[in-house]
Amino acid sequence: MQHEDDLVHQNLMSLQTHVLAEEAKHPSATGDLSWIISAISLAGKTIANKVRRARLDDVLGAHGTENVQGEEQLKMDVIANEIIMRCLGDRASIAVLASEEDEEPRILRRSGDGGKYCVLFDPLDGSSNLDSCVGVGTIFSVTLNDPEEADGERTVCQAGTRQVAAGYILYGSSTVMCLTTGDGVDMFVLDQAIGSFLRVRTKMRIPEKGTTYSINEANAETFPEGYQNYLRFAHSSGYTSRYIGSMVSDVHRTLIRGGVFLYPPTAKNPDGKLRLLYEANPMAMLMEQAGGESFSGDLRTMEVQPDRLHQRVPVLLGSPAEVAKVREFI
Ligand code: P6P
Repeated sequence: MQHEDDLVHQNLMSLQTHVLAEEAKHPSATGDLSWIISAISLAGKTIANKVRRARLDDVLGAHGTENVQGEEQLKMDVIANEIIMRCLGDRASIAVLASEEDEEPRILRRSGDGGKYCVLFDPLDGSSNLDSCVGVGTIFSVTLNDPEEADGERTVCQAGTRQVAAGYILYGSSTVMCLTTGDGVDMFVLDQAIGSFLRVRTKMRIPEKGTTYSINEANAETFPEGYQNYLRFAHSSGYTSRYIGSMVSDVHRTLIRGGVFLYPPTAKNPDGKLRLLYEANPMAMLMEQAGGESFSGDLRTMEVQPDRLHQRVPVLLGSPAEVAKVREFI
């Protein structure tokens, strides 16, 4: 029988109470960031519901349009984008919203009108996997607005080190949010019965090592030679390959179990496929906050200086020992 006192000290913390407790640690905090995270939480719950009903509501499949990347937009990409815009759009502290699905950032208000933060996101990363019920996710990154910069794209083109918060919501076998506001990574699971994200892990640490590598080996012939040499090492060293083809799922598994996730340059995507500002940078912040590492080419991912909103970079992230092993080869 668990002692009565123990239960008292095992707080049942929701995302809301967690965010308010974190805010209380910073006397200068105004609550603006808390409001943004609350809006992201509402968007996540709403998207989770739509994802689970996608086939029932007949919203799988193509929307009939292309995004700025020339990629076919799926109905659920557009739906998720609209949900996030509706949840975040009226938050008074947001200056700029930038989405994978929109060519240009949306300037909501200037610094002088209270625009304090920029929120960048991939509304439904991996959505091409939805018809096969694979885990997909929303990735988000929050940076401070630059009051001196009038141009929307230049405002959001900030190095990842300037992020104030980052995270993802994984719509998988359960709906999981991993979030950092710069003081470690906390994990929440949506309890659908009460409609609340409940905190299940605090100050998460990625395992130092892990013999699981995650990469699309179909592209191996066009990887730079160093990556091919690493794969030969992994194949002959008893490593396990796990690749879902949905970044949020692959990164979440890497965070929980350790190992390494890679999307190298390929013939089709010589700069890599994943986008710096709303995929690589938020994942890099989470990894580093959990004791992991993230590189894009020779640079620490978060030190890459962006020059375009939809800029792509190679990605190598995960357990420090495994990232170091890959870097030995490349
Ligand atoms: P490939 C999904 O389309 C995505 O953007 C990421 O979620 C995922 O990591 C990557 O692309 C998969 O790309 O070329 O292996 O199918």
